[in-house]
Amino acid sequence: MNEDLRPVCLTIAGVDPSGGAGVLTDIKTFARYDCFGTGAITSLTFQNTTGVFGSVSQSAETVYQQIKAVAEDMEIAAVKTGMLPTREVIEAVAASIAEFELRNLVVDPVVRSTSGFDLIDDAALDALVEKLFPLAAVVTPNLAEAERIVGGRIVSIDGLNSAGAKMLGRGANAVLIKGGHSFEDRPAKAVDRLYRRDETKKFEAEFIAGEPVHGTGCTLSSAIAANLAHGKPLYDAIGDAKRFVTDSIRTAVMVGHGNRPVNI
Ligand code: PXL
Repeated sequence: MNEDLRPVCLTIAGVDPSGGAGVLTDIKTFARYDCFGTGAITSLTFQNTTGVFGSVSQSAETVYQQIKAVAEDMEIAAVKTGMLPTREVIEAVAASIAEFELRNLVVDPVVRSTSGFDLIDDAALDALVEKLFPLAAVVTPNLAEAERIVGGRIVSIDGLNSAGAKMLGRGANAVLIKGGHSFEDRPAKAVDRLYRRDETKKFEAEFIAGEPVHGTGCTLSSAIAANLAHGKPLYDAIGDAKRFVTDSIRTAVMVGHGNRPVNI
């Protein structure tokens, strides 16, 4: 028997067969954090580093059966959700999280690929906010996702603050809005802001200029989940995960003919 039992992390997300985002990236990140990775697949996408060509969603039942199989067998220390393509899948995920009492949930509200492919429809986005946000330890929208969730452009720090407040108002416990840059220090810093009911915190890292790197959101949310699985408090879990993502952007390698994926 292995004395060094590794915490089990579960990703509930889509598959990018080229390994740049989604379940494959999540599992690699869990491994880098000494967690045992498990995955329930919500959608198969057809994509590579040059773009997304299509996708086929799983049903609510097949997603539920995957989560149930893992949850009935293992003690799951943390969960992250990524691409949840339909309202039915989101409802099944929310119901499973309640039924199996899954904790340390990180919800990455994936809406659209970097290349512009819609990964979720509008009805599903509303369900995601209503059903899953209240169950999450933290939700991690980027600027574009935050705009889609609150409905309107965000062009200032005030706009960011009010988007954070709106998402807290809709039941989120903590909201990390990933800015990519801050409005005032562009392009010197990559700034993310954490909103909780009683505080706002800023996380800053070096802004790495260049073509967009694929898989950063998946990596960040998986790294936060892995840190929570190891018992880190949320603030430290995010700070460490951001450093991990910055390193994996800095060392991103050209493995195809399009966007470079994060190097993990
Ligand atoms: O980066 C968002 C994302 C998440 N999950 C899957 C994806 C993408 C973007 O392409 O394909 C499966």
